[in-house]
Amino acid sequence: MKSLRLKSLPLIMSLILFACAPNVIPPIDNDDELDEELPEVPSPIEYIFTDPVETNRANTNFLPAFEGQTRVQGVITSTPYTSTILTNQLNEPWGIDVLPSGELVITEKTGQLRILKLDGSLSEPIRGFPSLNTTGQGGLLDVAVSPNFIEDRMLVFTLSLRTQNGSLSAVMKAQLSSDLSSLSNMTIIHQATPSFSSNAHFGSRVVFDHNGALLISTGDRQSLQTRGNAQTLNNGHGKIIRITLDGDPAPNNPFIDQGGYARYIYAYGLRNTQGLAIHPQTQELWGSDMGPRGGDELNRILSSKNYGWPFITYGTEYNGTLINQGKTQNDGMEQPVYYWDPAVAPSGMIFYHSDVIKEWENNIFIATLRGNHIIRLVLKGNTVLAEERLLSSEGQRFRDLAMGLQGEIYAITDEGRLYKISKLNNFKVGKKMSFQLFNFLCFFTNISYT
Ligand SMILES: [Ca+2]
Repeated sequence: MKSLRLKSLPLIMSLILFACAPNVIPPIDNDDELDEELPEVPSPIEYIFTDPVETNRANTNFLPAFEGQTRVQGVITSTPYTSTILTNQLNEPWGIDVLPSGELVITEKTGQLRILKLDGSLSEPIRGFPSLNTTGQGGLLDVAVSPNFIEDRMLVFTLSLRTQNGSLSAVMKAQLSSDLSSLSNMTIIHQATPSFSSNAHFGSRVVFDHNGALLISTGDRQSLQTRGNAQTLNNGHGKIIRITLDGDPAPNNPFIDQGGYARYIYAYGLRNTQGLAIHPQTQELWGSDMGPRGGDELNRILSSKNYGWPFITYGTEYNGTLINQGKTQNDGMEQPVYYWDPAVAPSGMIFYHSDVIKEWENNIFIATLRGNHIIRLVLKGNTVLAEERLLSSEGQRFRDLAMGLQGEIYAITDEGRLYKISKLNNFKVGKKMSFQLFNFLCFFTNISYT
């Protein structure tokens, strides 16, 4: 494993001058001569490591529970990639997924489903969602495509449902017409009770597991009245729930024998998990949980486990007050795999499950709102080896990500943009310069060729 750390100013300056010389600006060439000219793609073990990407002061002086739980070394993608804006006409997009035929389904928080068609055009809004509470963080939230979509045409949505006593996170299924223009048979299949009068912390990511069951995150509703509900099993606040497409508790749910709401619960002790993804190798669920001030977490979420909120956390209240006297560890409560302080506000996440960009294979990508970038995490087993920030020069609040069918990544932003991030195939540089060096220098000099 190679580690490259540059600390010497003269060397840096000479490298920058070399990088910026006209003969090494990457020309886009025609495809004919690519094969013999393309340098060898580095093997995944040849990472370029840097100092940690976070350089701002932490909000707290909490000590991590283990080495590598926060501020690990940085890493830079060596493979040339590009990002393009496919549209900037979305209205507060929140969730995105990909149909088996390649179209993108995108929810808009104010209550519409949009479809990006194969010709690049955006569909008319598809409406008709019931009783949405679109105030604050509420609205039409996530969408997931059924693994049997070709047969059942089913999409699953999460939404914040307006009720007599306030609102709650709900799960709905509906069938998409074959011409992709309308939804039918809209059915609410789950309500994360109780209702509460708050417009925040709805959680609301949804993914299918390898058995076809739904895993859904719910939030703590951002109130001191409801926060403690994350630690008890008789309610739907601050949980991961696992249900069938009919809304029944999934078989083998860990608390199914306890009856009541506990039957639906898969894991608990979470604050506001807005990213969920299944590890492509282990099939385990991972999630990104939005912490308070600092304390944003990456969790490996296992059946029956307690993730600690609000009993333990690496964050503080927004005014700096300690939560539970600043307790960060407790027996019987799970530690985050990784945490961020200061907050990046992690949202949607994916595992990159393609070999198109080999060094990204099985890496985690997380959209960040406050961070205004996309995080890439290289894993070593179930721990984080290195962290990278992508698209930070775009200045967007990244809300959700999806993997495309050709190894590309799609990203939506609160500002209404849809990005496509993909391998740059016809990229060449001068013979003396490697891709790794070029990427490193672009990182160092804040030049973006995307
Ligand atoms: Ca936790």
